[in-house]
Amino acid sequence: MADTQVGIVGAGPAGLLLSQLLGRAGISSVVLEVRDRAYVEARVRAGVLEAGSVELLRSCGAGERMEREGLVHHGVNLQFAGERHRIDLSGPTGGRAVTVYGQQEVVRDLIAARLAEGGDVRFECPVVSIDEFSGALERSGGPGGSGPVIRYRDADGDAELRCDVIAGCDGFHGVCRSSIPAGVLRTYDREFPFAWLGILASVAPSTDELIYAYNEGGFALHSLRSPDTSRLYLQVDPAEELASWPDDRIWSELQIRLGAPGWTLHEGPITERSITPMRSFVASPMRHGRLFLAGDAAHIVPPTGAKGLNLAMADVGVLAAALTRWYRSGEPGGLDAYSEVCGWRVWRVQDFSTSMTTLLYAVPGMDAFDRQVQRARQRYVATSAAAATALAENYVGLATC
Ligand code: FAS
Ligand code: PHB
Repeated sequence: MADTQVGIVGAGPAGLLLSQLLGRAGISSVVLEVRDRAYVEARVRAGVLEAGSVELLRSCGAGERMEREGLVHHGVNLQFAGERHRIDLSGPTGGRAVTVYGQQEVVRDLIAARLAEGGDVRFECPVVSIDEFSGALERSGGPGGSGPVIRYRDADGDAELRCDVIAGCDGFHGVCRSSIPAGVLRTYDREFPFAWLGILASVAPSTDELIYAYNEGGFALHSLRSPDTSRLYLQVDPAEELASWPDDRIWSELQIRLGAPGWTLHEGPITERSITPMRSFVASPMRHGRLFLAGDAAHIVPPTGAKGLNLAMADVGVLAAALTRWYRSGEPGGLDAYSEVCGWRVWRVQDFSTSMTTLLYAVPGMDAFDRQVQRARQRYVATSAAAATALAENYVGLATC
């Protein structure tokens, strides 16, 4: 007999949301997470939720604090040569908007919801291997517990969890994707010649809406987290170390790149900082037998389009619905179509994220022709309603792809 119906590796947003959606559908799961709870809840990453992600959190009872504290935004600003252009997100998209709410808050809310509803989330339980997942779908009670097995370590030593299916929600560096036999996956990988230096600062945001700024010296983004916390990013060389970026250098560079006539960037104490390399990655298919990959375990996008977290949540929405259909009716069609259904959104988001990145970054070594093309694209998106509409509908998230 299986120990649980769905074994979930990773308590990031993907794994936790999947467990919560399944729990609400009466499907049992166990989440195994290598880190402790405090670490997972403190990990600062993304900050913009698409309309679809907001709906998913609401639908599974984990959206109450987000509704109270999240900041709903109906526009974003693009800035070229010190000129700011507001892109209306809601007008062209039938009123859809984005909500600014930190990923660590989403994780905190999902953990609280899981534990309040009797969910089984096991921290400090590193998964060391997964096995017997290549077979055909079979529900609990398979002969002699023939289902997949997750081998992990807990406080008492080696342990294992038998389940019907495994959800690999263990991020880019997890064990699930790498456990798929050689030759099965097709991978697509692109490393960009720059990275993101991100900071949290205890200072009121100097803008009500995000500012994405192109500057010859490099890209900068002014985002926010709350009325007294700003989130800002700088394009840096991938080889850069945080030690070379003291507070005054960070602020001085942000002042240059975000500067605009009549506008002041307010500075304050930097409370968190990190450098993230920038890459695009896709592994396909996102399913192998009874293993389903979701989120960063299957794909990575450059964060310029604010999509990584939202794409992970979109995968999980599809997977949770497909598993629910299978458990309730025995009908595996949703699971069989999982990889293809998610794949369309993955590549749409790769296109949008790459497009935003090539629009806004001072790409090292860009030749004069490409720079002129980039300037023409910047002018087009700043002056064409059609171009702004296309950006808006991608930014708030496409309902279907
Ligand atoms: P996650 O990586 O969040 O979660 C995977 C979980 O699995 C982790 O908790 C990990 O500890 C656990 N795990 C891994 N191996 C395990 C094992 N063997 N056993 C048990 N547990 C294991 N996206 C944006 O949209 N905007 C941003 O600004 C942005 N900034 C980012 C900054 C950084 C430094 C990083 C790494 C990513 C950033 N992203 C951003 C993308 C990010 O938000 C991801 O898209 C999002 O975390 C994806 O969620 P998950 O798929 O759940 O993966
Ligand atoms: C953030 O607030 O962390 C953020 C906002 C927009 C992005 C990426 C990150 O494109």
